Amino acid sequence: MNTTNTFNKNLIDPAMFLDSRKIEGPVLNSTFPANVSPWFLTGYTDAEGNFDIHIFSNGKALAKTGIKFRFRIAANYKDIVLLCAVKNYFNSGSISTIRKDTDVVMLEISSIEVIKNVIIPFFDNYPLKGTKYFDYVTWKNSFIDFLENKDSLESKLLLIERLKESKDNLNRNKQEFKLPMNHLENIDPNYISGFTCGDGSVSLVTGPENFNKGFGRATLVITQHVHNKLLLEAIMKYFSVGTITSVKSRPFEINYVVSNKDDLNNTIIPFFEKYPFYGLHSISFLKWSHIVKYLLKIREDKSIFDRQNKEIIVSNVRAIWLDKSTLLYNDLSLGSEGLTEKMTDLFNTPPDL
Ligand SMILES: [Ca+2]
Repeated sequence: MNTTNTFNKNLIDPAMFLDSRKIEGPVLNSTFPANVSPWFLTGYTDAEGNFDIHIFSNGKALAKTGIKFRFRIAANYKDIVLLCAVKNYFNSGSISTIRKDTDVVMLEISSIEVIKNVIIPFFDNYPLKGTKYFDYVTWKNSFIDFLENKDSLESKLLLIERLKESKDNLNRNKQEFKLPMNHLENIDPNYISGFTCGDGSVSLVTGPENFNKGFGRATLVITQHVHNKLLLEAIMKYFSVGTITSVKSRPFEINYVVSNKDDLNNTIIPFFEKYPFYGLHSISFLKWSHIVKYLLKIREDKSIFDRQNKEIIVSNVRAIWLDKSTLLYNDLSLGSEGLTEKMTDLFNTPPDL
C-alpha cells in the first residue's frame, strides 16, 4: 500500500467533526469512480434528497424578500464521504452539520447557475422514479418562474405568491402521488442500488442465545411511505424475490423484505456486487454478504458445522458483524482491506479439528 492510500484512509474523528461543524481533510476529496452511473445518484436522491424553496425576509432584496432554491441531501455524518462525492460530482454545494443530536449532515446546492445548468438538466435526463418526482417537477417549474420574474418589483410580488402556493404542494404537503405506470418501466439497476443505498438496510440476527431459532437470520429491507408502494413493487418485480409487508403500528410505512437465504445468495448479493453501494452501506454490505455466504456454506455442508462448533460460528459472525472499526474510514467503496483480510481469516481458514 502506498502512502497516498494510507493518507486517504485517515479516520474522521466524530467528536472533532461534530464540534467544529467544519469538514476538513481528505474526506473532502472523495469522488465516485469515473464510471459511476448517473442513475445511482438519481436513486440516492430519491431516497435521501429534497427539493425546497426557501422564502425569507431580507431588507436588502427586492420586495424585501429573499428567495432561495435548494437541492439538498441529508445523511448520517458517518456517510459524509458519500455526500462529498455527490458534491464533487456536481462540482458545487456546501456541507454542514445540521443537528448535533441526530448527527445528521447535509449537502446543500443553491447556486442559481448550478441549478439551471447542472441540477435541472441532470434530473431531466435521469428522472426520479418515486413520488419525489412530483416535488422535482413543482420545484423546477417554480424555478423557471423565478428566473423569469425575480427582477422587477411588480412581477416579484406576484411570483412570491405563486411560490408560496407551490410550497404548499411540496414535500410533506404534496397532494399528488399516483405515478403514471410507465414511469416505473425499465428501472435502471444503478437506480435501485442508489435508492437502496439511501433507504435500504441489511440486518443480521447475531444473538447467540437464538442459535437454533433466529441466529443468522439475514434480511434486506427497504422502507417507504405507503405512497411509494408502486416504486417498491417495481423493485420487487425487478428482483422477482421477496415480499412487501407492513406492520399495524406503523400504518404509513411499507417494507420490501427479502430474507430467504437462497434468494439473498442467488439474487440480491450478486446484484449489489455488480451494482455496488458507496459509502457506509458498502461496508455493511461487504460484511453482511460474507456472513450470508458463510452461513449457507455451513447449512449445505454439515461437516463444517460439526468441525466448527456453535461457539466458533457465533463468535466468527459476531466478530465481523459487530466490528465498528471500519465505519469511519474515509473510503467510498469496499476499500477496507483490513476487514476483508479479517473475514477471509475467520471464514476460510481450515477449522481446528
Ligand atoms: Ca427517504
